[in-house]
Amino acid sequence: MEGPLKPARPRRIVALLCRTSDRGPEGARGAAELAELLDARSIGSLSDPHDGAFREDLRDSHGCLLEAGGQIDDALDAGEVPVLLAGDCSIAISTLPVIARHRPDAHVLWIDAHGDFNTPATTSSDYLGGMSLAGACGLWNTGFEGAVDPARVVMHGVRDVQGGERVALDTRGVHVIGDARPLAGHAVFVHLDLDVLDPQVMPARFPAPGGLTPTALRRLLADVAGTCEIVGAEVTSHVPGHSEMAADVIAPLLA
Ligand SMILES: [Mn+2]
Repeated sequence: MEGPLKPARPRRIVALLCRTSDRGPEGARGAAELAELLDARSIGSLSDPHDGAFREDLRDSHGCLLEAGGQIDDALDAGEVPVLLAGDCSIAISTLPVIARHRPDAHVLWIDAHGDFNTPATTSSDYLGGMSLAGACGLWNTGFEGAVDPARVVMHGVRDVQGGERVALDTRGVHVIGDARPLAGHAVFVHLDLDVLDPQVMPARFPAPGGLTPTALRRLLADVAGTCEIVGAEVTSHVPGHSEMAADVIAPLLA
């Protein structure tokens, strides 16, 4: 395995500001703010958030989703480790299939309050972001090529899951981990929705009480970074005004 003894590959941190299925302005603004603190580039432009139906958002954000996957693709081609900051989890629709193509050996560590494992058949909110992981795993047709094997997905911190979503997670073999040990020695792509933190420390558009503390999340990421090969990461739902804390939490991914 590639391990911590090898020199770290350079990180390519990019904030993507365009809208996918953002229902509020805070996510994209939060990505821009975090990028500024990290001295990283922002690309794309802010647009008005709104409550879109998933089919409309999927159609209207096609260019933004292409850009998200393209950023991952370019960084991997250049031998760098992509770290994509974005407002909304819908980017996973295009980013995870790119990871699966470049690194079929990689596991996806899904750190999020939500499973995002709904399909058009099970969604009650018609929210694209809540269907993003299921789409990336090929459970429904997003129009993007390729898919992640759900059995290579491991979840941490997920605590808000609907009935039909729960059934799909169980039958498709998605694993849940309490700490980093099961991933040791593996290649890992990290999806981090900061709403995994408790809403008292990181406000959330879809708050789920009982979340992680920043200390616990940072420890998990440090354990993953210390025992796994990080092939890339995406960080969503950073709310403006919490950059110092967020940057400290994700520091292990950037080292
Ligand atoms: Mn979430």
